Amino acid sequence: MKEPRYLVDHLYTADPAVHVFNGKLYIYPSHDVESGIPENDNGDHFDMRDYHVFSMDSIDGEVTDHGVALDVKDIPWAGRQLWDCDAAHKDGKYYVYFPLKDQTDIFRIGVAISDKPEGPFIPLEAPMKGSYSIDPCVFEEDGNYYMYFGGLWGGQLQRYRNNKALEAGGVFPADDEDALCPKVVKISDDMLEFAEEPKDLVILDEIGNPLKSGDNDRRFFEASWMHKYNGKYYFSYSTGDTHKLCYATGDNPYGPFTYQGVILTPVVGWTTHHSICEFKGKWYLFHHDCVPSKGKTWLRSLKVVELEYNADGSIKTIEGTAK
Ligand code: FUB
Repeated sequence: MKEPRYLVDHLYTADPAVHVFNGKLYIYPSHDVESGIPENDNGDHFDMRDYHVFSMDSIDGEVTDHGVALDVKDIPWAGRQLWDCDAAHKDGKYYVYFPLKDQTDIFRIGVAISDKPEGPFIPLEAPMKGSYSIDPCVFEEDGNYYMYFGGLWGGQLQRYRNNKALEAGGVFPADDEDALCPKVVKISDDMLEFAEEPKDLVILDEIGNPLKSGDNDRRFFEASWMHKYNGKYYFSYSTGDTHKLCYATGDNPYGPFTYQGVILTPVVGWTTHHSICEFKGKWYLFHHDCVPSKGKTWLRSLKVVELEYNADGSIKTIEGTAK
């Protein structure tokens, strides 16, 4: 499979988190809707209200939509906006981690549980204690589960320092100061809370200095993903306002990570988001663009394309649709 493939056309879906459970691919996307809310830098136009889970037996085969897996109306602490989620499996239970604004319009990360990968998922009464911002991604290794999260602008990461809300609200570092970092935190054994204080995941440049806030072409914006290839940890992310998917590599789940390059050049649409997954011996980049909606940035469509590595472990850059 060399050519990118759109996965479904009956729903607009985005932000795919993909895992292999029981030999099948399971996709946990955002479900985009036409909300009528005008587009703004806060992302109010991304007013999503539920999740559907998709599964596939083969990369070229049929995509099964398992229906609504979690609905905002069933989440006791819900305000608005179900953004990019992820899923994990432990001891026969499946967990979906999702960002959602609470009733004071602050993003928190919630957990919902099911006996099946496709759900339905039952949400807990309250968000994870100490959680904030958006785009949780869960990476498992040797029975330890790590969550990566954070997003700028509408994702509210700029409102926090050292895991505490700033009184002044959102503050960005100056262009020549260190960039705001994505966060990494170990999840508790019961999978329901943070097991420690979230830490900064630092991304270094080629001479070992943290990327600067004004380095918009390379600094982290949102859409964390972690995978491991040939013993190395690959942290990948979106640069937001420069619309690239980039990656950095490291020697352990906490980093530091060193910037390596671009995975996907810009696509049609403002956001770019992805996951990287190995299935039946090949690697794939799941992502989205807005070609089918003719550029409506809040109505996105899932795609998959094969991802290839060079012999030195670097990732071959894939051309996005915004040429
Ligand atoms: O889908 C809403 C937001 O757009 C996600 O949380 C971000 O990563 C961006 O894709």
